[in-house]
Amino acid sequence: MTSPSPLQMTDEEQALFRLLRQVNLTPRASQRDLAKAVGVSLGRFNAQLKSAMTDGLIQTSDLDGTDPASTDRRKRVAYVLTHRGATEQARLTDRFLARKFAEYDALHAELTGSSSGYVPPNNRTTLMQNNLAPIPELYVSYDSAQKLKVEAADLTSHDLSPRQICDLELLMNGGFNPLKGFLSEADYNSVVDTMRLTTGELWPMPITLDVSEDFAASLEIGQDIALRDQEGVILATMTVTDRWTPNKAHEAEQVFGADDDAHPAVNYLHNQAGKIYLGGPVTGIQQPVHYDFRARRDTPNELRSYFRKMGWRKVVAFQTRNPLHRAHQELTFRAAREAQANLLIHPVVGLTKPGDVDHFTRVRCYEAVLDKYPQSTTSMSLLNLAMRMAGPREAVWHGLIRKNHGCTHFIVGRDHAGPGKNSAGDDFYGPYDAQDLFRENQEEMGIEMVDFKHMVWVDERAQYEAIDEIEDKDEVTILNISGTELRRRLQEGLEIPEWFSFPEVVKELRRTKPPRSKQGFTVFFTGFSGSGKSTIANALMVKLMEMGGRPVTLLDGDIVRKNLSSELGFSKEHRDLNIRRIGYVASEITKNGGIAICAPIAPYATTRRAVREDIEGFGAFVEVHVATSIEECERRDRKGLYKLAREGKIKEFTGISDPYDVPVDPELRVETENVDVDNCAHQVLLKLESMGLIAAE
Ligand code: PPS
Repeated sequence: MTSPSPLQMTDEEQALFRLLRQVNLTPRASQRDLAKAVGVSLGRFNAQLKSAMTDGLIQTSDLDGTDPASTDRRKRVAYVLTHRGATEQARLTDRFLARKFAEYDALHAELTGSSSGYVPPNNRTTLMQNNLAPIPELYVSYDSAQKLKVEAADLTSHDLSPRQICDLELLMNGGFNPLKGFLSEADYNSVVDTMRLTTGELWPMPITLDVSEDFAASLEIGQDIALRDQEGVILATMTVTDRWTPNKAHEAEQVFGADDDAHPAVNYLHNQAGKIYLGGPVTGIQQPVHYDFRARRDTPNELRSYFRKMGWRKVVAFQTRNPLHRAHQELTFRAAREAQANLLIHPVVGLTKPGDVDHFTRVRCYEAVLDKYPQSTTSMSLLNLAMRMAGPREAVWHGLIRKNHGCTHFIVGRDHAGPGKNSAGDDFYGPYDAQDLFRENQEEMGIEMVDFKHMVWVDERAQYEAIDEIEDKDEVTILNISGTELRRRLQEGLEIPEWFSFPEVVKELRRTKPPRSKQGFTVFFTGFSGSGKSTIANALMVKLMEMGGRPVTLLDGDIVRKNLSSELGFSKEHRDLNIRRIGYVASEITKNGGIAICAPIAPYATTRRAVREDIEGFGAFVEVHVATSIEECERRDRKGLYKLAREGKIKEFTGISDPYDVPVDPELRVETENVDVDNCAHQVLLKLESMGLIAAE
């Protein structure tokens, strides 16, 4: 006789598993209904129930609002799992799933010669209701991954962008459950228009694989491709089932509420994402590698298992992309109290809003604050999510992701995942739109919202209070420091009061963000050839070097074309590449505390904006439009190029036979006609001083 596999459950265990699961799902059902659902006779059910009660796995509890004098026992009690019963149910669920997964894998291996890691959908729907049961992942087993990796080396490869890597990680580890890959065209259309997949399941965010037209054209439908990280490591394969050209303006309107480039995700959509989307199921080979804060990163299943181990049945998650200050601590304490739940601080460390405090600094801040929470009730885990700043839709998306991570409650505050102002200077979303959309959908989502109004400091009572709960608003002093004000204080080295934040957090922030006068920055001149950019840039460089304190580098158009971009011409594509290279070098200089002065023509507004974004994460970007008219430049014609351009001997010449987008809102515009170079450079210095970039000593 062969011994049973360790995964095999005995008949007794199977019966107990069914009983506990059913009681957990429908505690108020009558014994008769429970017996029917479990699939045994009433007599047998009674015996099983009795035995489970004797073992301390199930207990009765009074139902609220019923007549205590009623003699009908079924009407007065509900059967509920004890703590032990819940633990036992979680253990049996794990075993049940493990057996099912193994059976499926064996079957798949028999049919295809490789195991799949796939979880049959029937097992998901009922069992995954439980926030502690394992959630399906898209990874194949270790052995299959080794084989697949070798095979995938021969496949056509797509190099993932940083945002796609974040998306892929959450697809593979179940954070984006129920998605099985990048959205198909039908699912994409359905998500964009109705916030639902074609199956009818709620899913608010299009998770798409955008690629270039050339790459898309090189593929056949049905082909497998390898998805590689930025070092070339194969993370997954994808079977391309769909390829289409999305209507991006429509996506922007529907998902982000406006086709306005001031929205970071809309800007990404139009100016960074590829023109074509590919869809198809993903087979996970390995997780993206993270070298930082490894111990603080958890997959949904790791968190679920942690909650199981700790016996945390209710967990409220706090999403954040900012350092934690005292108001946040108060809010999280209150939320945990309100939901009677444990607390998971779940900050996003993937991609957040451009200009946010970098995640290294933030995590050091979180770690400093974590000591101020009771260790036994609070935990922190980092989420490698690429945020879209989509306000209401994003809140629902965040909720579903947290549900997948085993949480039962989710905090939604004022202006959740708000992108800031639109190009008309108004907010994209109302301050409580996110709460409203969450509320409408929460029942279906299976995660409950803990909503909060804005928290402010009431000085007389020395405590934080929700603004809408303060009854004596006119008699007390209400204090608050906005994000913008905090940044100003940090930039200018001003005091940050104790009531606002913790000294440890402020110290960390000051360490990474010294006052502006000590940070790196970039001055980016733009204008026609011969406008005087290089001359002013040179004068500025000398003046800054005279002041000292920070290294200064000049990236003049001609110098760059000689040293960095010698192979490039003047097509739009080549000019963009040239400017992006300049932007990259300038961002590195800025990041490391130096001053970069750039002086290319940079004729395209979108490219200048992209460079601005590359740099603003590290320091200021000062765009200076050298506004010499094309007529004056042509009149000066220092290099004789305009003449050649007019004669058609130089093609694509900016201002003559090629476009120039005049900067709409530069930090400074200098006129050079009838003004000497020294004066122009001085205007730039004054601008830098007014921005706090050079200190008036
Ligand atoms: S760009 O568009 O920003 O990439 O141009 P940039 O790198 O600044 O290079 C501009 C210099 O190249 C010379 N040149 C031309 N300029 C514009 N259009 C065409 N077709 C062209 N061909 C050569 C010109 O001397 C520019 O130098 P500056 O210093 O701007 O006068």
